Amino acid sequence: MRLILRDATRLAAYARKGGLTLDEQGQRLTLDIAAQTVDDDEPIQRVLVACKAYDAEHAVASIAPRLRPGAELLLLQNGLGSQDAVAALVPDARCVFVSSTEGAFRDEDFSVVFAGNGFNWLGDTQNGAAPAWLDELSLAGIPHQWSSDILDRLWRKLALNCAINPLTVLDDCSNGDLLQHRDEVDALCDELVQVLQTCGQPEAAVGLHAEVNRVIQATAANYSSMYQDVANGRRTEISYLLGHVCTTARAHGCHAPYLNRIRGQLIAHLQARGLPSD
Ligand code: KPL
Repeated sequence: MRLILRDATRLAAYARKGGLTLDEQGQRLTLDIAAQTVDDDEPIQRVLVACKAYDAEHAVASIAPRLRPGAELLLLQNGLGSQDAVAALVPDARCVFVSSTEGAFRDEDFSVVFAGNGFNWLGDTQNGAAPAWLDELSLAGIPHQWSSDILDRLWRKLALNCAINPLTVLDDCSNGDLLQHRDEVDALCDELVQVLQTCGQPEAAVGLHAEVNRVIQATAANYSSMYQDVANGRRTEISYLLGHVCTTARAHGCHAPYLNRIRGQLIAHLQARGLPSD
C-alpha cells in the first residue's frame, strides 16, 4: 500500500509527521504507510481516490500515465459529476463508484478521526461483476455491499444533501433547526422529486420527503458538511451537489425554479465571504 501525495512539499510534511494517524473511539494509532508523490513512476493497479470532488479530475490526470492496463479506480467523491469526468479521462481503467455514509473528519494534518459508523456501497455503471478484492474489505471490518444500482444510491444521497445542506448555510442553522423551515425543505423536496423522475432516476425519488425528515431528526444536533465548509472558510462542493442537479434538470428540460433560486443565493453567499462559488 502507498499513499500518493500531491508534491514534494506534502511528502516532506508527511515524513515530519511520521505517518498517518487514525483516531477511533479515542484510540490513536499512527501508521507509517510508505508515501510517494504523483510524479513517482511506480505502476498503479488499484487506487483509492479520496480527494474532494473538485480535485478528483486533476488528481487522476496526474497519475493517469502510471495506470496499468485494466487498473481500478475507487472513486469516493461526494455528489455527482466528478466520477463521470474521471471515467472519461481514463477510458481503459475500471472506475468503481463508492457511496459512503461513514463519518470522519481531519483534526490535524495527516490525522483522521473516525466519527461515526456507516455503510459503503460500491458499484460500476457497466453492470460489472463484483471484484474479487471485495472480500478484503470484509477482512478489514469495513461494512459494504456491491450495488447494481450505485447511481440510484448516489442520486439519493445527492438529493438528501441538496434538501438539507444549502438551507443550513443560508439559514445559518443546524440540521435540526430546519424543522423550523419545513416549508422550504418541502419545496426543495418537491422539485428534487420532479428532477429525479424526469432525468431517469425515479427510484431515488421514492419516499424522499420522509427520508429527508428522518435524516434531519437523526442528525438534529449536527451541522451539515457544507455548513462546516463555509464556517471554516473552505471551498464547498456546490458544483457537484446543487450545481449538478440544476445542470441535469436544465439538460432534461425540467423547470426547477426553487432549486435554481437557492443555488443563486448560495453562490452569492459564498462570493460575499470570498469563497469559490464553483
Ligand atoms: O451528508 C450530510 C452532510 O452533512 O453532508 C447530511 C448529514 C446527510 C446532511 O445532508
